[in-house]
Amino acid sequence: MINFFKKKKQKENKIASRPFDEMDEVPSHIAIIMDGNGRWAQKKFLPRIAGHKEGMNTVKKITRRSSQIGVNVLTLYAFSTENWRRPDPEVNFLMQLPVDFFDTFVPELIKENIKVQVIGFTDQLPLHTKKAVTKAIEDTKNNTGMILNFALNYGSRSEMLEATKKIAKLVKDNTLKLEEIDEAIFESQLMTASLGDNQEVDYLIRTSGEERISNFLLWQNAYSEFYFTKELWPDFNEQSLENAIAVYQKRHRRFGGL
Ligand code: V07
Repeated sequence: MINFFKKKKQKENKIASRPFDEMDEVPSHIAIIMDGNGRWAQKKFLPRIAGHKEGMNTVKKITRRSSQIGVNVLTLYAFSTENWRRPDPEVNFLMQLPVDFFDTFVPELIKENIKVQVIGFTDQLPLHTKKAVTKAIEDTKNNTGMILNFALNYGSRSEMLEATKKIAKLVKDNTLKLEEIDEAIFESQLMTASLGDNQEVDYLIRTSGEERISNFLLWQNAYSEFYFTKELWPDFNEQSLENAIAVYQKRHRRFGGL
């Protein structure tokens, strides 16, 4: 059974009425590697893209549930910088998904007070994709509840190299002293800087049985808990999420408040 208590400050979203135990905390920032869409489709003798399509329905379910539970940030790895190597028709289909997502889900996000953000090298996306992403961000920018953060054309090593270059430039221009570089300065130059207090990941979930982090939020996952499940992403559902959070709470349970 999952407890809906938040240690960090609670956003305005309603929390489902559940037994309240102040010893249990909901992870503030959950990050998910949504793996197994292609395999799900192949198992059903469907084209891989059918798996991605079903995967988007899972995104909707898990977004709703996370927001109800009181998660502050949900980061979803939608497309990595390595995914361009896939066959063209598959890449083209994936690049259409933010458009479909916008058309079918953004009205609900507005109603639920959920704010869309994106991390990644979005300049390199096709124009129609970029437009859909920009519009999703724009249309939800005043929302104050959960942040739904998509990693789109994201890679963590590149993110850190870019941050390093920006800091080097600040030093070169005499805006920053070498001795002043610390973790906070470095974090301020990462793509996740806009997540503020919730920049660090508390809980990393990966579906489909692979037990790797695959260049995803390497700095931000320094102290996170990991959860790996064999379930394929299209099969992952609200109950799967609650089970995962219950495992987190068990690991974090503090006896006697110590
Ligand atoms: C994608 C669906 C989920 C399973 C994993 C890969 C396929 C949602 C988005 C999205 C991204 C940005 C945005 C709005 C929606 C998305 C891609 C793939 C490339 F602003 N799902 N999803 N983008 N999949």
